[in-house]
Amino acid sequence: MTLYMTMDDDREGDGDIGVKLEERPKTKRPPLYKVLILNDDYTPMEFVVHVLERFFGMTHQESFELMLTVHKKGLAVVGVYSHEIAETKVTQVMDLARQHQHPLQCTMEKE
Ligand code: TYC
Repeated sequence: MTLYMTMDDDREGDGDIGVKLEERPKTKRPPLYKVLILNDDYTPMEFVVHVLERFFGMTHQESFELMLTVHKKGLAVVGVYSHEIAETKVTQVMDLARQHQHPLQCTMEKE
């Protein structure tokens, strides 16, 4: 395709047609995902505490408190991450739970 310069593009007549810069450059942030842990009747409390310490960087006390929140309320958000990191966390939790034959469920959802 050939583009032609018109007189209007070069009002100063100096050959400089300039290019308007984007006023609000479009830098969309990537979406974030909540990782949730669900309560069940069989997974031992200590196992959930261990999972939260190991994969979510929580102290023992933070892990214990969040485990109790899940136990009482049914579920809780344990972290917010990019899609790839959230997927990795879910896989790590589900794999370890499966290895120990616990029914613990971990899922992710878009924020
Ligand atoms: N409800 C479980 C029990 O009484 C403990 C538990 C807490 C299980 C949190 C899962 O995500 C969970 N042993």
